Amino acid sequence: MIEYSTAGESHGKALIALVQGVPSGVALTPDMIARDLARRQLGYGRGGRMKIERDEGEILSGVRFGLTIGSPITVLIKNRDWENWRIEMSVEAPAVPPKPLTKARPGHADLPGALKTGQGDIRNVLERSSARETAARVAAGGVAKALLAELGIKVVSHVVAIGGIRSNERRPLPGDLDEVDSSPVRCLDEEASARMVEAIDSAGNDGDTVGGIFEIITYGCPPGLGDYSSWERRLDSRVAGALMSIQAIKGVEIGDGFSLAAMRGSQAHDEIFYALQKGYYRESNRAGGIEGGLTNGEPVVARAAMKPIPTLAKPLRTVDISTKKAATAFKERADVCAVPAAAVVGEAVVALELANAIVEKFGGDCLEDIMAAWKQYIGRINKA
Ligand code: EPS
Repeated sequence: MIEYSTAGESHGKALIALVQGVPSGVALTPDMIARDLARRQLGYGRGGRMKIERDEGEILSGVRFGLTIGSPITVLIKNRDWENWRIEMSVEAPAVPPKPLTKARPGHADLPGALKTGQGDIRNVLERSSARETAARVAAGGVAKALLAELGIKVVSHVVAIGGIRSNERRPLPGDLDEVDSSPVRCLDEEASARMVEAIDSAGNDGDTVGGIFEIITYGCPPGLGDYSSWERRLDSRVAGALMSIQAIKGVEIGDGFSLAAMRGSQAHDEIFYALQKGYYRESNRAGGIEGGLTNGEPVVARAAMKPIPTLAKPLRTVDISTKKAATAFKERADVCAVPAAAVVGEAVVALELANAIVEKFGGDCLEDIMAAWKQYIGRINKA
């Protein structure tokens, strides 16, 4: 089983990703991780922090001579901004402690986090609840993508909507990823992209923020990843849970998701066809490539809705947790829109779920064994 975890505070010294259960023999180089880390830093509407950071990702363990060796893989991402926060984030108590943050931001983990952990300084909560943590998840996702690449599986993403403006463009194919990445909002629809940029500018000028929707598409999965027989192995629930765990995500759908609820059964399902060269196939993909909790061989499609970032230059009303008096929320440097970056994080967490489904089905110790099992399986299901 592939398991991963992250550690590190937003303005602490560094972030760490730990990925366990990756088989030996997978080609993995630092640039495979650095590429996605750089992509996560982009997108129109990002704030000042991204001008400071150069997220790269140093592989500390689990890789030798460009190949995984089956041991836990750790990746270190240094926070360059830590230099400016040495006292504020010091491990040892400073001579003069900084003033605690007490005016909780509505929409952030600030208030429930401070109540849960019994801390009077909201900084102790926000440093970890911050979406800076997603850099470590992207590093972990880079490891998962390396395994998927060995099997020809590719995960791509694009932005579908920002601030209520929707893209009318088609779903990108793996070969379109450079074009998606070259858009300031990671959207293939040029006209909609321009309007999204305007919406971000307009919100920023008003001291406000905007959210949006992104889509993750995985190409190349064979039928049968995940399972129908036990709830915890259903792939749709794992993919949805992984996407929902990204900071600021409030909704997830697989395939046509919520719109299926308004259709008749005869319209909602993807009819099954068979051709000698390609085996079973569908002419539509409303199910988003997952039926009964397992892949059906069509691209796996999931969408996530991101709420507007809750750190506002014109803050909302709140309560000061030290006095219980009415106040306005504190301001931190933040992004106006991070939907394009969140889509890159979405790729990472979906890749990790699919990599896990692969090792569950085909074995987890050695890539060569996985390839042999994969070949035998594809041969069997394609037998006429
Ligand atoms: C960041 C995501 C956001 C940024 C953060 C870097 O995190 P949060 O969820 O706390 O708003 O604002 O940068 C800062 C905290 C800062 O000092 O600007 C990221 O994706 O790296």
